[in-house]
Amino acid sequence: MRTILCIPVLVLLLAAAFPLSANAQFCEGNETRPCPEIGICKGAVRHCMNGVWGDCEGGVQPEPVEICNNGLDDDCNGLVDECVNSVWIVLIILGLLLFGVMGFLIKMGY
Ligand SMILES: [Ca+2]
Ligand SMILES: [Ca+2]
Repeated sequence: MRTILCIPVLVLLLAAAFPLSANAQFCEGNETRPCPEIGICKGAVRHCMNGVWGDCEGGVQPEPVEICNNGLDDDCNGLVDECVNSVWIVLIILGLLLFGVMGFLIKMGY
């Protein structure tokens, strides 16, 4: 029984490990490769250094954070204007407080 359970787990672990090693993408010589162009990010390239691809350099780099409501994917994560609206945060906090107060009142017998 234990062997039957271990084999699928081992297969899953190998499947999880293989894409990680594939993402490392070893290279040779002084190769240069264009980086994926997502959102505002364009024109960057990565260079092969000591057999490993370096970071994307040059071109238009991603903004550190998404700029809301400009119709652009500023942080180049594939999502346009994925901003959390502050009104929703306030409503969620108020809702949680209301549940807390109601729970307290019910517990006190009201
Ligand atoms: Ca984005
Ligand atoms: Ca944006």
